[in-house]
Amino acid sequence: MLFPKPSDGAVLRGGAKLTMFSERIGGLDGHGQDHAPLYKQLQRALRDAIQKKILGPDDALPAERDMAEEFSISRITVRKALDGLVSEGLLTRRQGAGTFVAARVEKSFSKLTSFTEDMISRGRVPRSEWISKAVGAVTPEESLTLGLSPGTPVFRFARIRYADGAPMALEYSTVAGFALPSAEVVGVSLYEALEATGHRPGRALQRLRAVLFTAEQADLLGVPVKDAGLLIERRSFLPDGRAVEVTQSYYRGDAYDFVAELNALS
Ligand code: 16G
Repeated sequence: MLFPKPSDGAVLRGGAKLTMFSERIGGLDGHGQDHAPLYKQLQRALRDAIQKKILGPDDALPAERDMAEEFSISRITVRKALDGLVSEGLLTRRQGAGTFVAARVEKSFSKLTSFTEDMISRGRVPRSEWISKAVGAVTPEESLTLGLSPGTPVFRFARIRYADGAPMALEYSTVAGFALPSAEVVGVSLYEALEATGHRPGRALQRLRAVLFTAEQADLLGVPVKDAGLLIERRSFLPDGRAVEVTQSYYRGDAYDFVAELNALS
């Protein structure tokens, strides 16, 4: 027989396979957010499942219509939930194959998140190895980028960033002196330290370009010399407009995809 009987398919789709997915990720209630819109409840359930590694890289999600049926919500709601997680980089769509948990780190270009948050939301454990942590006076170039007067103190941080023990990126940050009491307050997360002093950035400008890793960078990241990488420079600002951070992040080209959602001019 070329095609299975429709009833067989229905039993399989509506029965064992679907019950398993909702059992794996849990229902929409029970997440303590009963008043949140349904698409947000579904997003939260999926996010939690990814964070807790219940869903792993490359795991396929059921078809949208099956999820709608299983969670008793409309297909439009499912689509809206998945669209949001695709643009955040947690899920990825493959033409004709469906929606999957992203395997490479898909990083959203439109969210001002930290490395630590990016990794935790993907169920990875972030860690940093310090190359250096220092206080100094702003250089002429930094004074232009950060809008600080010559001689103003700044903090400089150089780190290798790891996820689950694998090196992912090299980061060189310069932070305006007013934003932190000392260099020592920065532990795993710079943004956590900035948040604690009320100086977490609220807006940022970024630019990205392709690079080939130098021998030193390749050594620190454990990749071959001249391997391809992405350099992203982020300049971030406080809600009052003051620049607080400029960071050069050298990401491993084989570990990251950058995603951005674009809307047509209307
Ligand atoms: C990200 C930022 C970087 C920021 C860091 C803070 C990009 C391209 N760069 O890596 O500018 O300094 O996060 O992370 O996203 P942390 O709070 O974990 O130290």
